Amino acid sequence: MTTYKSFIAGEWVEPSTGEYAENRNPADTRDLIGRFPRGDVRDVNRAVESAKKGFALWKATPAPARGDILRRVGDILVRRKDEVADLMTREMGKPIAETKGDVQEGIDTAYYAATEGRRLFGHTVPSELRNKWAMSFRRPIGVAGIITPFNFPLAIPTWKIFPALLCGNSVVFKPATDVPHTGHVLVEILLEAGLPPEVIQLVHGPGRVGDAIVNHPDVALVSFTGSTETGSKIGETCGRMHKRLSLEMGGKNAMIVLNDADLDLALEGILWGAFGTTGQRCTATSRLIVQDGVHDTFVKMLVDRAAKLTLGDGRKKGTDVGPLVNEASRENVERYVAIGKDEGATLALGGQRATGGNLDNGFFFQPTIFTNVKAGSRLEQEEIFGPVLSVIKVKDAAEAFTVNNDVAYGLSSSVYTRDVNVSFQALQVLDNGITYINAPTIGAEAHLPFGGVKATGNGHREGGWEVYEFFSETKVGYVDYSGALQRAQIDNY
Ligand code: UN1
Repeated sequence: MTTYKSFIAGEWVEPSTGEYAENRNPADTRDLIGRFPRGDVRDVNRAVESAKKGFALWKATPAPARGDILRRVGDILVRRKDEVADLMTREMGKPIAETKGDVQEGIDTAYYAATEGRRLFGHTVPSELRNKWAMSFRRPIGVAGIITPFNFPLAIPTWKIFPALLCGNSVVFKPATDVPHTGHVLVEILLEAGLPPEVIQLVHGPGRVGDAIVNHPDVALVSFTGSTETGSKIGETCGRMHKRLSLEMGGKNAMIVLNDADLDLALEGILWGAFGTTGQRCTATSRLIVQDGVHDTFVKMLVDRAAKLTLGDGRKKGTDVGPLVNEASRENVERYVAIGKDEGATLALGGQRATGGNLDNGFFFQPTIFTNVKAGSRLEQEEIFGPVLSVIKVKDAAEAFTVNNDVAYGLSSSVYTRDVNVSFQALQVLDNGITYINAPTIGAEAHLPFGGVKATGNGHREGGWEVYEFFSETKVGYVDYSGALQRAQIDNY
């Protein structure tokens, strides 16, 4: 069995605690992947000290040269795509097609970052005074703390780390405890591509490691994806310490199917949106809002097809749905099934642990559908992060939009309709960071801004061009070559 290390101050090192945690395959817990460090504040302190040195070096490296390294990272990921996807499925369970997509998202993010090194645009604007230039440009900020979840073990770290690096920051990275192997491989790849060692630090460990990163006075900015509860605590600390913070948190995303929808298309969409990644995406479709004219027909189509989904090891051909990531997650799903029943919703499919044969050794749960779910009930309002879909019946598009908006979260939404007017109304009125027309609530592309409104985020976006704003600071330069004192706002007016 392999014992892995953290990467601190340019070396692979054992944790200060001497403690390790086992990493097991959630589809078959007899399969032990390795032992990973359970670090603590001492490891973080050493990592930040080193990252400060890394920052001094890296911020002086021209942005196009920083981009060249990220291009090589993309090239290595292309070459190792199948192997990395396989090890990701082994440690977090989603089917290989999905982990390949996850790696591809990392590749897209690397190549986007590489080219951004030759942009990082500022503005040059006319000064109100003669013989004077006025311009803005972007500067790196410092040591970036990056704390990431298990569900996209590669893509989400790359969304944060690559732009952070491209902008000239150094990074202290803490991957989720369920996916340390992917984190390890990502850091190996960054080093292989030529990133100077002190620019990246990898500290494995439980929540206390994240805590230490967030609380460290020399960590200037933090980017976190995870639960709204943890995000709120991080927000309090960062607010008090005047740190820049980007949060991506919960979702309760809805697909709306209207009477004029192409039901076959919507069916493919809901199966993918609700049960892809076993419902463990921030963007997962956890509510299905259906107009009364097609409600009964569509629910029947859905239940028939969802009942035929094949559960199993994501590394086996033919598997549609993998396990949940761990036992705590499965217990949480069970808790919500009980809540749904108590609230009087109708259990139309699933609702139980999936067992029998090979499933007995993993954290499997049946794809679950509740109908007659009341808007406002807990089942309809709270994020579950599992394969549980709540169906709500509505009378028209206006009611569907109201139900969509009437939750605390606002990540993604989706509308199936053939009516162009309704489509554009939806884009305008749905309170989400992303709305899909005739596509499910998942499937964001790496070159567009990603994020949500309300309790999902704190106003920042990942992906695309906007994330580069987060990881850099605007500076303005005025150059007066007139040889005289020119007083802005006074001499010309
Ligand atoms: C997440 O849901 O945690 O849009 C990230 C998607 C993926 C990223 C999801 N590209 O579903």
